[in-house]
Amino acid sequence: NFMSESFERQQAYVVEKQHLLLKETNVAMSSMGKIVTRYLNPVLTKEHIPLPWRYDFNPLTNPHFLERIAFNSTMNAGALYWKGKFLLFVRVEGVDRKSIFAITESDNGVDNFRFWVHPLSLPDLDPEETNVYDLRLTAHEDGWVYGVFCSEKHAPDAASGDLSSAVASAGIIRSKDLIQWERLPNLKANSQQRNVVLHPEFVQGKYAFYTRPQDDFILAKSGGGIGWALVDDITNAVIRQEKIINKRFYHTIKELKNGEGPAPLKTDRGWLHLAHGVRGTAAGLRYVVYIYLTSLTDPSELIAEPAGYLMAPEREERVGDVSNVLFSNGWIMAADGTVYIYYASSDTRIHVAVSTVTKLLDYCLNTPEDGLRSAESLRKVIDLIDHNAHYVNNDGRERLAICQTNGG
Ligand code: M1P
Repeated sequence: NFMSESFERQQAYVVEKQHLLLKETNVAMSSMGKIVTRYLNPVLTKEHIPLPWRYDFNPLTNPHFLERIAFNSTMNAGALYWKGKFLLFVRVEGVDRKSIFAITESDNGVDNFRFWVHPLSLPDLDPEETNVYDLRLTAHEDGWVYGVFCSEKHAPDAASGDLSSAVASAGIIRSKDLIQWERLPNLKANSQQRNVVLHPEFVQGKYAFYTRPQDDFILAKSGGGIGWALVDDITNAVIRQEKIINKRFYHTIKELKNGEGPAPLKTDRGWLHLAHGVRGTAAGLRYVVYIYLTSLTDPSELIAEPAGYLMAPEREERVGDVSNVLFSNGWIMAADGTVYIYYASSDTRIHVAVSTVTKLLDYCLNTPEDGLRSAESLRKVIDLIDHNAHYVNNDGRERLAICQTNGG
């Protein structure tokens, strides 16, 4: 009969198409002279979301095999290396604009990410909480794995008819097996908070949070940058004092706002941080990611910060649901020092790029910092040209080699 034939053909097509997608292998692009090496294919898109999450497989109730629950994007994933697997806790956004968290795993960190059967069962504490997103994972020295995410609700003081003013705060969950999650009360703060991240170690015997105070839902305004706060009790986390440890500056990549990415990596030179910076352009906001390093003895003390961005959207990354955005809240440092950076492009799909901790530290410690003025940028370029004049000609070829070719 027509109905079941249609169902069977559609189902076979959709299943086969996803099967082919899921077994695709990824390839690294050229790493020559690069600080980070991108991989060619996104690691997760909405097309990777399991079909049983989307389709009703009963021909009687879905005779045309149509999608019953559709998704808009996979993005902004927290990352964790767990029992030999690379895990991504993905923000999966539905076409209804609400996000949930999906857990996916891969053996090699660059392809074949498979979704766990169910999304993360986030305990529902507050009927006013409308949306949750951008989970940061921290394997804390207290033995728990924490997830800190943005918990958003409609602003209680919004004027009648104002359906877009919102309030952002930090939700906190923890688990020992990544299956059962305990939800703790949201972080209490005097300002709105997004991009909150838990530091992996106790500092002065306390839990330490990277924060991002903001005056309203969108703009940081008087919130001067990435903050730092020590908290006595994680089961009732209250910010009593907050200091800004990574400031925003006029005419930089983070002029408008910035925010901590994933939890920092501990290296022998300091805590290595990945963060995003936002500036305004005539075409809207532009999100890029940058690196900075803080002290091992005091993780709130800035040691080094190269000028500008480490990664900005390129080619097809530039276009998507919210174009010109490159955002990361997940990275993994493997035992051999390889660093896997998971980033979303334009709030639409997730990619991976790799580097090494050695390269990232070299970049961080030896790239000039932002002088905040064109005159300083000019000075840095001239300094480098003068330094190189001892070694190479203007085309970058060695002086010695050229002398030999010229017979002298
Ligand atoms: O749309 C870009 C990003 O905007 C927000 O980040 P921030 O608070 O730093 O501006 C978040 O909603 C993030 O999820 C999103 O990717």
